[in-house]
Order: sequence, then structure tokens, then C-alpha cells
Amino acid sequence: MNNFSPIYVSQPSLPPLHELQPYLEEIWSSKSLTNGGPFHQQLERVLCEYLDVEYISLFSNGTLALVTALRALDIAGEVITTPYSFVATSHSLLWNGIQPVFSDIDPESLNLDPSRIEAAITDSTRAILPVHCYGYPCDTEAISKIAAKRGLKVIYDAAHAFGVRYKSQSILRAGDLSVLSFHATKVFNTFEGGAIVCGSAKMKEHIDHLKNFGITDEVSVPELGINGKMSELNAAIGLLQLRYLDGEIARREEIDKQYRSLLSHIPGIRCVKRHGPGITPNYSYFPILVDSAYPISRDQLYGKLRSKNIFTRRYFYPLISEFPMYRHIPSSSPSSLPVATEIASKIICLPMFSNLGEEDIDTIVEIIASS
Ligand code: T4K
Repeated sequence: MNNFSPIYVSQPSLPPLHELQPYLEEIWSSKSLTNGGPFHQQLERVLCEYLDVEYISLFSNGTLALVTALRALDIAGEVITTPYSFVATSHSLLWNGIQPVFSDIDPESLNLDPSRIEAAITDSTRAILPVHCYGYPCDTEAISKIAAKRGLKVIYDAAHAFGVRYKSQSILRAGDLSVLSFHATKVFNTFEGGAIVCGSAKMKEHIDHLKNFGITDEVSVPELGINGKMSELNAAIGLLQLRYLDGEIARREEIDKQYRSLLSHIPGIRCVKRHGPGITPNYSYFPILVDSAYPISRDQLYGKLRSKNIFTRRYFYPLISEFPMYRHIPSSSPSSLPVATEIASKIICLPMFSNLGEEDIDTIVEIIASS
């Protein structure tokens, strides 16, 4: 690293270009470009195996997968969700005409705090939409209990949680549906892409119809669908990426360790807990909290890093509840979201990707240490 080459918060890993050639040749010769072609089918099969889940429906991106997941479960009314996420989480509710109800997060996991969910339930509540933030598993047992007791569906936004396991089981098996993102910035990427994970063949068939405009056969469109299909090119890239994924995650684990050890000596900087007993993490992000004991503010540190060509991100600031289309909702009041409000004011996600060198990490830490 030098002061002139930028380091971004993430950088997609790419397989060697020549490995793409045979896939391209096959696509060109078969002329099967999309609509559930052979690479699409193959990727669904291998992802089920890799992730240890029953059924997967691939999508063109995670946002359309979220929109479709809510539609597949016929959710209306109100849905309880977290304000501490990427805006796509709540946007998927608005696109379905559903009212988001924001509930506060737990200060350690940064996920929905289960002890607050029940108080947010009304007669109109139909579902809970939690996020496994930065890939850290939600308290799925507590959320399942609440959902079962109150007759609610649970859709997990698992955009950050590719490959994460808890108690030897895929976290994607929790709830009614889980939604993944394969965007360029994710641990596993297909350039753009996403998926819905479900537990029954019938549900998968329904989702597959919904992502293909709602078409069930040449003359039948029994319900409103959308175009959420993943192309053969994206599926081929996914198949290639999978070959390198274990190495990608192993390198990220090393980076995580290096950051944690170097940052532990800096007063006012706290590394967010991302692993714990029973958790197999994916090291998708490296979030730190900048406390009042740190000599300068979070935004000053963010600016200082920027001035040295290190482009971190304040995921997730502002809170979703602060954007204009959400601000008016009663549950958006900062006084009812004290934990999320505080965390959003302290968070910075440091660069995390497998090509990040040891010198880059040293430089980033030195800049943080020198305030
Ligand atoms: N739910 C959650 C919880 C999510 O976090 C997301 C997406 C979704 C749902 C929706 O899934 P998708 O519909 O996206 O599949 C990014 C991503 O666009 C977004 O996918 C992600 N979450 C969110 C947390 O971050 P930006 O605007 O901060 O990222 P962007 O495009 O500025 O990229 C960050 C850095 O990565 C760049 O500065 C440089 C590097 N980069 C990025 C891209 C796109 C590259 O080197 N190459 C690239 O092609 O939103």
C-alpha cells in the first residue's frame, strides 16, 4: 500500500480469467442464456450441498429475492424489522405495501433484540424480518419461540450470512425463508445475484414461478410475479467462485485475527464481536466501534482514513429509520431505538477482503493509532 493507491472497504475476488473461457464457450454454443439453464441448475445443486440446505432459488439480486420472499409467504400488514441494516431490507417491505415496524437491536450482536420484539407486535403484525448483521447469527431460537407463540412468519435477511453455521447447522435453515445476496461486495459473489433458501419443494416451485413473472405454463399466469431470474453468465461465475471460496474465507480469518490483535491496544476502539461458541463465521465484514475514549470523533476518523486513500464505510449509518420514506413511522423515533442510534454513531467497517495485504493492515492500524 502507498498513499496513492486506494483501499476500499471491499474488493471482489475473481477467479483466473482463463477459467471462465470453457463456461463462455458452452453458453455460446448452447445459446441457453437464462431462464433456468444448465449452469443455473448446477449452481442451485452445488449451493444446496455447500450450504447444507434443502432448496435454493437463485435470483438476479438479493433485493428482488427479499421482495419475492415476502410475496411468496403472502405477507401484508406490519412486519417487525431492524433499523440497523442496508436499506434494501426495509425497501423490500415498502415494495410489498407492508408497513415496517422498527425494533431496537442488541448491543452485542447488533441483531434484533428478541426481548423487545413482543412489545412491537400488534393485531396487524404478520411477520418478523431480522438480519444476521455482518453474518453474526440472530438469536434464532428466541425468535422462533416468539413467532410460534404469536403465529408469525420469519424471513431472515441473510445477505451477509453465506456459509455461516450455528451449532453445526446452517443458519439458513432457521425461519420460514432465508435470503442471500451474491453482490460483488459479498464473501461469495456472482457479480450481481441472490437467492431464497426454503425447506420444501412446493415452496421452491412457488418461488420459481414468482421470479418468472408468475408464469406457470405457456398460457397460465395465476399470480403477480416479477423478473428476478439469474442469468447463465452469473451462474457460471458462481460455479467458478465456489472453487476458491474456502481459501477466501481462510484468508479473511487471518485478516480478522491480525486486526483484532493490533487494534486491541488502541483506547476507544472496540472490535465488534463476530464469533462465539458454536458459531462458524464467514468473516464478511470487520466492524469497529469508535467510543468517546478515542481522541477524535468517528466521522473525523472516517475522514482521516479517506484523506489517506482508505475508503471505509459506515455500515449502517444513517439508520434506515432516518431516511425520508421511513422517518414518519412512529417506531422510527430515535428515543425508541437507543441502541441502534448509538451504534450507528460509532460504527466503521474497515477494509475486509482476501487481497488485503499485511502491510495494508499495518498501515490502516497505524493511521487509527496515530490520532
Ligand atoms: N440486505 C442486506 C442486509 C444487505 O447488506 C444488502 C446489500 C441487501 C439486503 C441487498 O442485496 P443486493 O440487492 O445488493 O444483492 C453495498 C452493496 O451494493 C450492497 O449489496 C450491500 N448490501 C451493502 C452493504 O453494500 P455500497 O453502496 O456501500 O457499496 P459500493 O458499491 O460502494 O461498494 C463498496 C466498495 O466495494 C466500493 O467502494 C469499491 C468496492 N467494489 C464495489 C463494487 C460494486 C468493487 O471493487 N467492485 C465492485 O464491482 O452498497
